[in-house]
Amino acid sequence: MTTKDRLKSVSDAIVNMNLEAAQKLCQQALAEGISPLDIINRGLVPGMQIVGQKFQTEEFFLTDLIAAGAVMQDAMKILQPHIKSEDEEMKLGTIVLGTVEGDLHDLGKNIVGMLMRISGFEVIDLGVDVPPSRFVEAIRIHHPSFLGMSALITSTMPSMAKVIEELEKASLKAQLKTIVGGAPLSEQYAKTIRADAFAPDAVLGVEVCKKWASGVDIA
Ligand code: B1M
Repeated sequence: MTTKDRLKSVSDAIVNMNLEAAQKLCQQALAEGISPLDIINRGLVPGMQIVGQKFQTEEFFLTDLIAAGAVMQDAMKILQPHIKSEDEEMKLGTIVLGTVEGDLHDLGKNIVGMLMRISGFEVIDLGVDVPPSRFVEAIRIHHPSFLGMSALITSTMPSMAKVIEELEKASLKAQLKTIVGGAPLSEQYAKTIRADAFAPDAVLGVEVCKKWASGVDIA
């Protein structure tokens, strides 16, 4: 089987909400030498995008979104131990991370957190549905170098802007770099709300923070 076909079968297992197949196919893909990050980016995530499209066209219901999300989460458990950890002694700084107020989607945010951790960042994960005041409070307490926010629903995106406004009001914005991500976001939106960066996927998000940690200003 080609890599493309194997990754398509992983994506199909997500769309079919078949946990047994998803886990088995992830194991097979790993055994065939496909990297865990490729399996995520080119297998699991495209599968979830198809699930989203089917929900939009009313072929799938909310229960299907929940089931597919659970399958993805459990498939990740097969991949996680195979993602190479950087030197544990390396400390690249602290990132406060969360999904913004009103938004319960956390699969993408959790991938970002996992990759940040294994790359040498300390991650303070505030979870989902995080109001601006809690982001600000966490920044006052932990003094992170980075703030990461995730949003998956268009109506929750303005909450990111609110967090940044609150940080500016409290004179905390200049002390850290802000990065935003999530399917409906864009580089343009990040600029509009004065976030320092947008990342279309978790791997690129980690790369941006690594550059910042090494003193490179990518803005
Ligand atoms: Co919902 N949902 N959902 N959902 N859901 C979407 C987002 C939607 C696009 C589906 C659709 O209609 N096509 C739609 C939003 C439409 C819109 O805003 N215009 C939608 C809706 C409408 C809803 C509800 C309102 C449905 C309802 O109740 N009627 C409801 C809202 C609940 C709420 O949040 N208040 C809802 C609920 C749910 C579930 C709870 C059932 C479930 C989430 C389970 C969970 O997260 N634990 C769910 C799911 C699974 C989806 C879809 C199908 C998949 C999302 C996902 O996990 N993708 C989604 C469709 C879609 O996205 N196309 C959809 C996989 C994940 C790995 O990708 O999160 O994009 P993603 O993360 C990527 C990148 O974006 C990036 O890295 C990740 C990996 O590389 N990234 C970052 C993300 N955050 C980052 C942060 C960074 C950097 C990169 O730096 C900090």
